[in-house]
Amino acid sequence: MFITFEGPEGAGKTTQIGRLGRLLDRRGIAHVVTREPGGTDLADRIRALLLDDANSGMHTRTEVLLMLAARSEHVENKIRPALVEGKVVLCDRFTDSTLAYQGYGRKEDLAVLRTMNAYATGGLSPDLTLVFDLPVEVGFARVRKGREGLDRFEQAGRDFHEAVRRCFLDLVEAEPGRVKLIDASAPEDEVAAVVASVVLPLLARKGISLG
Ligand code: Z5A
Repeated sequence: MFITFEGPEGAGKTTQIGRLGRLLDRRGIAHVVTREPGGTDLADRIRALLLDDANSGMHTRTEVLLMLAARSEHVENKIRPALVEGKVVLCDRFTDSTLAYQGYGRKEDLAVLRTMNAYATGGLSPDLTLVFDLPVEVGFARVRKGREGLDRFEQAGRDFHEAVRRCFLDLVEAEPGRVKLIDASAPEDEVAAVVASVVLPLLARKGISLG
């Protein structure tokens, strides 16, 4: 089972992936928690290049190629081996973020990005994607609270982040079987309960014992 967590900035993906990971631990379900860009030593080094605000002049095609280079590394050296071992893989962002940020946000061609995603992943796609949705300004406020400095993506303007959110909502509509909408503006415990109510029955249907 390969489950991805997606959504705009500050939606609580990292918080919820941690909570689901701990729930799977308590139930004795073998799993790996990982994230993009990153997830391996090499992919983490590419991540540092991508987020560094010193690279503000990076061309969008360079950004796409780096993102996808990190992804192919991550898929082949971490995600696929874990899936082969029968582990559940929980991944914070994946291919849909490329459509949202580089496609809807940076206006790169969506068909090209889909082809490149397929190339970078060797055709691997998630069994389930949870889209954590909330108004852009609420996400901004959460992320900026008690923090100084913004990374390259956080510095993009309001219109960019509205377009990113729109992409995720369009994906929920276009692929209802794979992509499920979660109201991320609810309190953390409520969101965690919804996540568990979506994920656990699916694991059971796939024959994974829930302990
Ligand atoms: N990117 C891309 O452009 N193309 C791609 O293909 C991929 C990625 C894969 C990675 O940044 C950037 O890469 C990302 C897209 C781009 N850029 N942006 N923007 P990252 O990994 O550093 O950041 P992120 O993935 O965007 O995560 P985030 O925005 O920092 O936040 P989050 O993981 O969704 O939320 P969180 O860290 O769990 O929570 C944020 C705060 O809210 C924190 O203080 C929590 O305690 C609080 N929180 C969480 N849940 C709640 C609830 N329910 N209520 C109130 N407060 C809450």
